[in-house]
Amino acid sequence: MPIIAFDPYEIRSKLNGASPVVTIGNFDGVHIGHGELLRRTSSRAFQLHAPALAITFDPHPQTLFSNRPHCWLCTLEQKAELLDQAGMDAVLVIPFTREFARQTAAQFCADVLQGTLNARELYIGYDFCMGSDQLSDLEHCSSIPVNRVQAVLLDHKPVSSTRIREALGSSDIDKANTMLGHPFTVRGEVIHGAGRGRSLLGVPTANLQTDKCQFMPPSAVYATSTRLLIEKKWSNWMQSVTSFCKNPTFNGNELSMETHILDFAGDIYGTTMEVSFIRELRKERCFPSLDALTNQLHADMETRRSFVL
Ligand code: RBF
Ligand code: MG
Repeated sequence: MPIIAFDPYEIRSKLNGASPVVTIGNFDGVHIGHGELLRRTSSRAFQLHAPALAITFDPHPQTLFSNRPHCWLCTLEQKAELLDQAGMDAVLVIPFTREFARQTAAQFCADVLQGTLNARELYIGYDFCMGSDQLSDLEHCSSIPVNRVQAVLLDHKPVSSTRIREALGSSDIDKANTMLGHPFTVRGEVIHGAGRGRSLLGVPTANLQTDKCQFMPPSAVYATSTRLLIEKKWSNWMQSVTSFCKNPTFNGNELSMETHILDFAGDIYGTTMEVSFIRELRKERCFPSLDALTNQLHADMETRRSFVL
């Protein structure tokens, strides 16, 4: 796990005063576009014998401006882990408050980047802008050298978290995963569900309680892979099938995410679980009988087995 802090002074002390090479952005989903930015940042840091620091924000800046929570493509923990895997030595999460948003880009550069952190160099994305003035030419904000990294393109258009949301929203999981550079993965805790899966259908499901700020795919049945955090270690990925629906067969009215892990038995209530989405299998249906639903569940499981992943 990377060094993570929510305050620039705390990061400075955790870095023992070393001047970092800094990259800054929302890093929503930590997709292949971010990957290029992070590679450039981490290799420059390596060259300079400096720590690589990623600065990001939470909640999503859009939340302040649109008055409703803007969902992330991953949780903050997932983001920190992905940034760590991409070579960042530390992550500074700035609480995105109204007060913070009132600062101009120049104030932020002078106070935080130059003042508190004494940044060596700055790496930013092709479209990055910041501050109450939404300034993009940070080059003139301070004496810190600024490097702008080009967009990564897919089908001649920049990869972006917006495009990934759109791909997921239209059930093009494959395209979303290509742009992410890893499967779209939801993380949460296993909670108690209706208990029907095991007793009534013979297909136990782990019900996932997700963060309210996590982006969810459309309601459907999916081929997934699942892993469990057991004694602070992640299990291997296991094949699974996941339904994200209102269980119409039982006249349900609340969306729930339920995962059946193939060839697995065990009590996992309270466990942290990750579900990676591979493909949509079908839309949910209202079945005329329990037998009809159970038969379909077994058919879904067989389809899942036919995928190599
Ligand atoms: N419930 C439905 O009412 N219609 C469905 O099409 C449906 N598909 C499912 C597919 C899978 C792979 C799984 C694991 C569950 C599905 N369910 C569906 C949810 C099922 O009703 C639920 O797991 C049980 O009611 C136990 O809560
Ligand atoms: Mg269940």
